[in-house]
Amino acid sequence: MTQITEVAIRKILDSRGNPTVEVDIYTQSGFGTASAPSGASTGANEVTAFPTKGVDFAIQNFQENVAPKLIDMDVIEQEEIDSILVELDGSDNFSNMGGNVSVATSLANAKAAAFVLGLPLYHYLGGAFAKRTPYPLGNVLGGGKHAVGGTDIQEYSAIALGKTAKESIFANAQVHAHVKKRLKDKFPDSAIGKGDEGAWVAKMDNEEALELVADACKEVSDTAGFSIRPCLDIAASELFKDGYYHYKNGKLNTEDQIEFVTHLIDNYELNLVEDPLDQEDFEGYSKLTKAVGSKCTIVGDDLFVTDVNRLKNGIQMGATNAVLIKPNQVGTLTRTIETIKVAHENGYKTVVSHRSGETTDSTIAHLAVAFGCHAIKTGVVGGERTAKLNELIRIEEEIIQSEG
Ligand code: 2PG
Ligand code: MG
Repeated sequence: MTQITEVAIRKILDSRGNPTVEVDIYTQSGFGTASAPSGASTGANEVTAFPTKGVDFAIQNFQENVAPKLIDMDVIEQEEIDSILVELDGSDNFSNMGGNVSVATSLANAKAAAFVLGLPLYHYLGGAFAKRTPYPLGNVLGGGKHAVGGTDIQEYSAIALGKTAKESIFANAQVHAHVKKRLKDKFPDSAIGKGDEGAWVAKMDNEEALELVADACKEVSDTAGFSIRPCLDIAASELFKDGYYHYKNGKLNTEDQIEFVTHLIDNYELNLVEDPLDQEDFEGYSKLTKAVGSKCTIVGDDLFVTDVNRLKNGIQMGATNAVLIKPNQVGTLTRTIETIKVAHENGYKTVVSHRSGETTDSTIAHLAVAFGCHAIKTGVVGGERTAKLNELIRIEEEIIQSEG
C-alpha cells in the first residue's frame, strides 16, 4: 500500500513568471505533491536548479530516466528514495537532473508518506513532540537582486517575538503596512514599488532605510506588547568584487565591512543579520561572530548553502551562530534534515527559508515545525508568501487543539 504506483511531473509558473516544476507521487492509498522555488541571489555552491538544457529537457529526462525507477519503491523509505535521486543524477551538484526536480520529488514523496500514514507532514517528520512553532521573519523593505532601484542591502526584515506564531505573523504584516505609510510620508511624489518577495522598494540610502524599518518595528511593538526587532539579509556576496564590498556611495574592504555591520547591529539593535560577508570568507565571519554573536543571530545562507560539510567547517571556525535552510540548495529532504541536525547538535539556530521566486507550496512551514527551527523566513505579503504563513497558522491551531 505504500509503494509508488505512479509519478507525474509538470511545468508550472513561479512567482516571477519563470518556469519551475511540480511533482506528484502516487501510491494506492495516498499521494503527495510538491513544487520547487528558485533564487535570484543564489550561492555559488548551491546545487544546480535545472540542467543547462532547461526545464523542458529536465522534465523529459525525469519522465524517461527517473520516474520509471521510482515505481514500486516505498514512500516510507525517504532516505532510499533520496539516495536513488542522487545516484540517478550522477553528478556532484544535481546538474544532470536539476536540484529543483529532485527536491520537488523528495518533498512530494514525504508528503505522500505522511498522507498514507494519516498524519500531517510536520507530525510525520517531527513526531509527537514537534509542537514548537518558529518565529516568522519577513522582509518589509528591500533592494539588491530582488528589486530595481532599491537599497544595496537585499532585505530589511522584521522578526516578531510574540507568544504565538499567529500574533507574530499579524504583527509583521502591521510592520509592512507601517513601512508603506512612512514611505508615502517621506516620498509623497514618488512611485513606491514592491520587490520579488513583496517588500517595499524605494530609492533610499541603506542606513536611512534601516532607520525607517527599525522605527516601524518599534511602533508596532509598543502597541502589540511584545518585541519586534529589525533584521537584515545583506546578501553581501552580491556586493563583493575584487576584494571590496561595493555600495552606491563607495566601497568597503573586509575590515570596514565588519565595522559597518557591527555599527548597524549596535545602533539599531538588530536581532539577526544574514550573509554580512562574502560566501567564501569564513575567517571574516569568525571575527564578526566573535564580536557580536552574543547579542545578534548571525546567519549563513550563501556561506553554507544548506550543505552539511560547509556547515561543519563553519562550526569548527565559529563562523556564525545560525544557518539558513533552503531545501532546494541541496536537492533532497535527507540532506536538509542532516544539516538541521548538525546545526542543532552544535547549538546553531536554524532558519527555514523561502526563495525569491516562489510557488504556493507550503512545505517549509511543516519542516520548520517538524524540526523545531528557530524561525521561518517567508516574506510578509503576497499569495506565495502568505501560503506558508497561513499554513503555519493552521499547524499552530492544530497543535493547540491537540494539547487540549
Ligand atoms: C535569500 C533568498 C530569499 P534568493 O537570499 O535569502 O530571501 O533570496 O532566493 O534570491 O536567493
Ligand atoms: Mg539570503
